[in-house]
Amino acid sequence: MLVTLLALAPLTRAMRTAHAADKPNIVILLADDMGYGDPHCFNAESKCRTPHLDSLAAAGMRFTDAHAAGSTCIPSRYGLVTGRYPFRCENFNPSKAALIENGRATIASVLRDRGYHTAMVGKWHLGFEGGVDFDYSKPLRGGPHDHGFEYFFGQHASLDIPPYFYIENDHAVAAPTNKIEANNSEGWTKIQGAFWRAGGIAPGFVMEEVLPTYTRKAVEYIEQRSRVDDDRPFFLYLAITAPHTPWLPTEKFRGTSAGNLYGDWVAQVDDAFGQVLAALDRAGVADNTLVLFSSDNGPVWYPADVEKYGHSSTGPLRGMKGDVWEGGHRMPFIARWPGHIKPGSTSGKLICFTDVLATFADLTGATLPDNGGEDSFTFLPELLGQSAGDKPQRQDLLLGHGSNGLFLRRGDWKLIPFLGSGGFTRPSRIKPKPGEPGGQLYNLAKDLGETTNTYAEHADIVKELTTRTTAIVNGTRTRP
Ligand SMILES: [Ca+2]
Repeated sequence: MLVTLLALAPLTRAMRTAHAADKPNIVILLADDMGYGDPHCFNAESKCRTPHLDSLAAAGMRFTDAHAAGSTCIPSRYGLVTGRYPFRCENFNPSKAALIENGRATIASVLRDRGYHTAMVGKWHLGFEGGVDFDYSKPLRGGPHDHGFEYFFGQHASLDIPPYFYIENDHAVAAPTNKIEANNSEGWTKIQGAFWRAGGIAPGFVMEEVLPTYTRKAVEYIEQRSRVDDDRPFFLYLAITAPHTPWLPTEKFRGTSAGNLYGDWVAQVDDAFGQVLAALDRAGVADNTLVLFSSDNGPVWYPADVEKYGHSSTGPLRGMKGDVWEGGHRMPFIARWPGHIKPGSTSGKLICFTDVLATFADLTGATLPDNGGEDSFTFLPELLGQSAGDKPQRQDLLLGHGSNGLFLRRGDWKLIPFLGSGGFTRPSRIKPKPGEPGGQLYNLAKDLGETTNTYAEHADIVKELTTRTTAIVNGTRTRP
């Protein structure tokens, strides 16, 4: 039996390669806490310089109704990697456990099984077995390397959350045996500027060098894949830790945005992505690579910052990171695939990060298992300008998790069954006064900025959306 299996192994590999040979490489460029209104191509009034993202948009398709799977890092990334609504995940604390159970389909496992070489660089934030009680002498289980990524170089969580150390594949590059004090920036709130928390840090781990390091690792990966004698296409998930805190622009970018430290930092993020795109060009693979760009959630940018710097990080959208309002979860989203996606095009289709998994499956001819990608709908036909035919399409969107509560988008309507932002905008929750509506209902087609609560006027729509919310929560999936 063993002999038979060994004899079959090279054949299987060859067959996979044959399947994959005509498939594009795939690169996901994921920013951390960048707002809808930061890239110039999504907000003509933006004060941030984003020439590389603007060029990417000019060569591809902009989505104006694309949503992260949550308005903070963890649910957003859970939805992106698994194609499943994060509220369905029972263990949701990466400091305590690995969030994704063994064997669950991920964007990486699906592509790997279709013959791709798969790699991730950057921030995971979906937990490791044992949470942050890492045993640095042992392999770190439950991370990217156990969920379909053949190569991983990155970190466990955000760059303001200790312990600070790099992980390569399944081991710590160096254990965080040193200590670092907490840091803040004058003139900004406690969770803006060069903010990080005190904790352990590995010798040689330098905060300012993290973004340049991930950029270099991504560039090296592309160069290496273009040289290696292996005709498998590649999938690179680059999840940088910026423009999330700490805002640490290097000298080249410091002071380039009229005193706005955040603007300097966003400019460096744009430059980092520009370097990766240039590497695709140099390697001669840009024409055969699908590039997706987005951000994992809205910015930490208050009304006072809009006033002071004349820049709305969410553009026309209300709210910020953590919020149920659009500024928390509607994301700048760009897709480029030369010769396949129409340059300079715009789509108003409702898509969610959870849809990336089904889109990759559609692109590569993979069949998703019943217990995978439960809330994932392909948007490949939209990318290619084709009819979806009989491929199931997203009808609505149920986001939220834990304290920020569930809220439903369906058609033009959005139902938030409570008052308040649910997130970082104060107040997070408001108790309705006698006679006041108990929730929020907005018509986004007429009122994208969520300024007029029509909850009291449309009891029928509130009822319909409430019924649908209950049905989604009580089920295990929305994908047929
Ligand atoms: Ca984030």
